[in-house]
Amino acid sequence: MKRTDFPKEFKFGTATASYQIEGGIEDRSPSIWDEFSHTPGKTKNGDNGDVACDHYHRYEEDIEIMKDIGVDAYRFSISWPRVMTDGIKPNEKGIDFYQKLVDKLLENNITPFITLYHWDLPLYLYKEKNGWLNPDIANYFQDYASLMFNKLGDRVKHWITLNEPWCSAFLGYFVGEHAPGHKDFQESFYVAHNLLRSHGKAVIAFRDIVKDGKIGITNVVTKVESLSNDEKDIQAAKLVDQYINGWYHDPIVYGKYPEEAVNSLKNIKLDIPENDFDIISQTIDFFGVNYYSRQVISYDENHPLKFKHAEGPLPKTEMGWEIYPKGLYDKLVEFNNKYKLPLYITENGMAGPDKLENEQIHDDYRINYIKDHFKSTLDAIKDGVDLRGYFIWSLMDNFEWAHGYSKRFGLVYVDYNTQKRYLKDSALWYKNFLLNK
Ligand code: GBH
Repeated sequence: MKRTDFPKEFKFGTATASYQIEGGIEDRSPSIWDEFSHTPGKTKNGDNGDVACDHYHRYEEDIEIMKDIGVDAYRFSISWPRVMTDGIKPNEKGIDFYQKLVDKLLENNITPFITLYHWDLPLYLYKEKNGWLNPDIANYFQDYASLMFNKLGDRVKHWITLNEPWCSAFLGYFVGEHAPGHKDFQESFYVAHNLLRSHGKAVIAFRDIVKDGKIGITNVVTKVESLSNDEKDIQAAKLVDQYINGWYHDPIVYGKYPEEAVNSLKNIKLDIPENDFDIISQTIDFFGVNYYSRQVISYDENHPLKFKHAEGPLPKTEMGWEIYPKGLYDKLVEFNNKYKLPLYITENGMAGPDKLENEQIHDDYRINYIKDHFKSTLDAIKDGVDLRGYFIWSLMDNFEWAHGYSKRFGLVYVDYNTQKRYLKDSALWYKNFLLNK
């Protein structure tokens, strides 16, 4: 498999997110992740993003590294509390950071893809305005999005409104493993809905401000399979697929939540004004797909959503996630048929048992993982899927949310004591691949 097997315009890149890499907290307002990670017991070893990869001060070096690897594109996210004090008032210093970042990327021929929200909600909006539970959040988000479109839209032509709203809603408000750590089933549905409304309002502003750009949304796309051929397991898996995948795609394309999932949620209030779906279902230009793994599901009477995860038999990454490239192929083909929109893989990658030895990291497992997922992608393209690009998660090791720094996803190894970066074998492999060697 060679780079030249992919379409000519296909973009190969890497991805990161603001809270996971930036540090530089002296120059911004706090976010819900600052508060959450500083609360004892919430993250592994009490790790937080105060310094992270110190990318805020080292972005030039990091762009040099990308240049060396030879990527076409870079997907990063903007920290809302950096560009707006308390998420409300524009902060020139913060905006200036992203101006410089974008200019430096363009100087190096790397196409920027911006994600507006990768989970770092300004703490003020959470504390004083009830965060994603308040329907007004969509207006705050629209103001923030408009500011960024105005400031960067002349140079940045690819925009992603939200990263994985399922995680914000389900992990943040029901499971409680992500900020703000609520455990309220009903709330998670309000949050999901307000996230989708916020997405829609940002798209409306975008069409007004950036006439020649593309905008989409990125979701975590999980392949869901049934543990057995038992009718109950099959039905449970089908519903889980709708809760994770359909819930965040159908309303955007079809203007409604998946019907069976809605019917199964008898105890949940979904009193939704009809015109909300007009906001949510704005025409978008692509779906971003973050693909990592699959879930194997069986029926469980006791869970509020009537399902349970089964342990799958496949080899797993350090996260405990099964390695399943075929799931990527399946989802791409399914999405192409179902939603008929161009697709980007906006994240794919793995955490590995990386060891720094003699300034090297021999991560063959990651090279194999990436190759196998490239292969699935190529198969999907051959079968007619309109795929435009592929971003490896992640450029460098970083703050892996509740897992802190204990999990390494990077192509580049970060020594957190010295902030020195080392190219892993996977980065060198990617470099050769991009040179078509
Ligand atoms: C992404 O989320 C995030 O966007 C990124 O910030 C993060 O660093 C990266 O992934 C790595 O974690 O239940 O066995 O199917 C990933 C969201 C949700 C994907 C849980 C995997 C569990 C696998 N993940 N899902 S499984």
